[in-house]
Amino acid sequence: MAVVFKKTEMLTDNKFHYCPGCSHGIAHRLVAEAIEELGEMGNVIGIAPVGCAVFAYNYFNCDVLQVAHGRAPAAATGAKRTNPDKIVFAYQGDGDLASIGTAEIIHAAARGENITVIFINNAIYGMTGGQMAPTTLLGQKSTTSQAGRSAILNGYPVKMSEMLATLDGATYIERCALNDAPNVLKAKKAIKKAFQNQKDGKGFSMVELLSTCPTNWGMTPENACDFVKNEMSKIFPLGVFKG
Ligand SMILES: Cc1ncc(C[n+]2csc(CCOP(=O)(O)OP(=O)(O)O)c2C)c(N)n1
Ligand code: SF4
Repeated sequence: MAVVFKKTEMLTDNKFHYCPGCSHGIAHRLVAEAIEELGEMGNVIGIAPVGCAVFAYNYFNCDVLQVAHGRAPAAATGAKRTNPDKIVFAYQGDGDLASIGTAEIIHAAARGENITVIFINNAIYGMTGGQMAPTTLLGQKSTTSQAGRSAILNGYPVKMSEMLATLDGATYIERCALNDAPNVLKAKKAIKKAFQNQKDGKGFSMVELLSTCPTNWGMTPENACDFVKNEMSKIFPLGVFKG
């Protein structure tokens, strides 16, 4: 029988530990497919975050550094500068990138490091049980904002793509969403471009992916996809912010 589709060999055969309806699995597949399609298998170093994707090293079929929470852009900087011929990517959640690692991501972008960053924005701290993240929406309930996030008490959601796009060192910043098939296809294109930029030596690229966390949002996977479309993408509009 003719094979019409097969899993990319950039992913191992390990089963994802992610919850049903979680976007991390889709994001992993897109990153892996992009690397394979660009002919870079065997030439990649990944940086795994702290958060639900902490076991990314079990899934990507390449060398993966597991680094402290928030430090992925700093580790990616070191990996790329010492291995300029390798393709280096950092994979980070919003707690990781927009909270504890705010300084690292800003300065890596400002320096124009020739790396690719995949930013999973699921508006919550997933792994640790659903605490408020910098990206939690106003009114959104979390274990640390049980009446809903309040601007007065908790401040406003942080828009990392918009912020990083103001930096001269950033080459390409795009926000996509993983809530439906057309958006997944657009995300794949963006991820591929972010890796191609690195191959071409163009500097810092980041793709933000609006993602689901049905478990901590207390939603079905279907409702979580609707939440991305109807609520998250109003506050975090999709599009290219730079490049
Ligand atoms: C220095 C440090 N502070 C806090 C933690 C606890 N911690 C582990 S994962 C996490 C949040 C992860 O959220 P996010 O980065 O959004 O990823 P997600 O799990 O949602 O994919 C926190 C606070 C830690 N591991 N290290
Ligand atoms: S807790 Fe949320 S982010 Fe973590 S695996 Fe489950 S759905 Fe995904």
